[in-house]
Amino acid sequence: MIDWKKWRHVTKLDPDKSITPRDVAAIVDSGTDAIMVSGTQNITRQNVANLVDMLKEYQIPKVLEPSGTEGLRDDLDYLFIPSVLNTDVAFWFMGAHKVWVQHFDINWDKIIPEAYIVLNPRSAVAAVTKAKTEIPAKEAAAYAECADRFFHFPIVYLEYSGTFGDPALVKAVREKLHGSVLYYGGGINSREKAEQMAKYANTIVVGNAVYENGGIELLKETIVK
Ligand code: 1GP
Repeated sequence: MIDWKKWRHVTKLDPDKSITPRDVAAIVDSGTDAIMVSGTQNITRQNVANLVDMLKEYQIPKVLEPSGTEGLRDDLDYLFIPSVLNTDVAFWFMGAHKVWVQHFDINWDKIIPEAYIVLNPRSAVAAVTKAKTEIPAKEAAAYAECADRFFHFPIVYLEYSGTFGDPALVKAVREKLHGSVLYYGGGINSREKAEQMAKYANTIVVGNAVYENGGIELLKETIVK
């Protein structure tokens, strides 16, 4: 199996956003360690299939991160399955997962659970999951410590999707983790921002920047090793 724990940089591609084969080739060659197929809105079996087909010819590690059962498939290297911690809507912590287990044949060797802490109030994921985003660093760190020590999640994911987060909060979470790998995603579109978060996170995730003007050059700027 591919050692995903060694990844320092992951590029997130959204099936609901269009991308050219040329840009896909440039992303594969950018130095990123893996490509994650993931989106919150308008995810269909067809748009996931289209994106996966564009990636098929490349050896780079590929991850599917489903936001529901739409487009769910297990022919990529891994499935990173999010559970949202900072919401009172249990469906996003366990409910959707029970439905998935009840109705799908699962290859558990490919499954990596992610403990999501959603921190951008204006993000689609915050709206969908009703996440309590306005929490101080101490509280985020407590959620992370529970995920690590109590639930033994292999990944704790600080999700600031669409905006650049608070390095002090990421540091506070880092200091509480023991076994979990720390992922940071949100608003990284420069070398400086990438280095700031890579100081505390094991892995940084870059998404939106890819779709901005000059996105591929921006992405290359964010590659930290
Ligand atoms: C989103 O964490 C990822 O799920 C990356 O965030 O799109 O803001 O780069 P951005």
